Amino acid sequence: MKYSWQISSAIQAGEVDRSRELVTRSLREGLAPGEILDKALMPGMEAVGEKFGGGEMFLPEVMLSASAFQAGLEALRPWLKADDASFRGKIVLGTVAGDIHDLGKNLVAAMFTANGFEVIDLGVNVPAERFVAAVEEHRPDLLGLSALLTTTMSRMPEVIRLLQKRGLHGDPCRVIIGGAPVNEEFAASIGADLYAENAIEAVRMVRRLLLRRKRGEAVAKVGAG
Ligand code: B12
Repeated sequence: MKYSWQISSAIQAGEVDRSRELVTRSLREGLAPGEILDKALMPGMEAVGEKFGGGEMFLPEVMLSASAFQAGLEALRPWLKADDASFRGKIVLGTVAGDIHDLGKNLVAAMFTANGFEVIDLGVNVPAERFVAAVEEHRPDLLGLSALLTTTMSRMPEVIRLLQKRGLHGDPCRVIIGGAPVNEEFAASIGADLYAENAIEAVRMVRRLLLRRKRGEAVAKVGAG
């Protein structure tokens, strides 16, 4: 893809303006937003992850790269179009306590917004109590939890337990989790309803769940009549 290498290297070099400009230019030239995300922004951040893991990059540089990724994502955001804008749902989303990674969560938020969902983003380092208070206040269809550290993934069951204690887990509020250290098995073990590997998969799974729920309600009504 044209510009993929340039965008990816702008991210790795932490060049915020360049990342934004290149994404904007790619869009103007007609490149598909999904392709820019998959072939330029994500590989850029993956390379940063590898360099960070291998000791070739350090925290301050990774922070700049994160800003460059976020700038590219912001440029992309208005172009992420809904497949079916008539579809509605509400999701409360946040990164768990002790964790300040938010690029993945922001991407998930952008994808849900683009697909007609109302997104209430609680930000990062969110304590269990705040997640539950937000569910109480907003009554969403979904609660989304993100964790990027093996040390913070254990905060997820804490949120689910508190949700259950308050009688808020189950229909309508289901829990979806994501983030590099978690997987389907972990999700099942803590009583989460869904696990998605990435933002696109998350939207797909949630839409499927809500459609099933909608159909179930319709069937129940027909049966009752
Ligand atoms: C960027 C980054 C940072 C940035 C974060 C900036 C920001 N604004 O987010 C900064 C520099 C601040 C940072 C700090 C730290 N980091 Co860091 N960081 C990363 C890095 C390089 C990239 C993560 C990222 O943003 N990826 C891009 C996004 C788009 O992908 P993603 O987050 O995986 O999200 C996707 C999916 O996971 C999923 N998803 C994510 N959330 C959700 C939520 C839901 C509901 C769903 C459905 C899906 C979903 O969808 C997303 C997109 O499709 C990773 C390396 C890596 N390979 O992951 C390390 C990494 C996560 N960090 C690590 C560490 C150790 C730290 C620090 C502890 C370092 C330190 N010594 O201080 C601190 C912790 C700070 C804290 N308390 O949180 C380790 C974690 C090791 C572990 N297993 O626990 C990693 C793996 C690096 C490494 N190899 O050692 N980090």
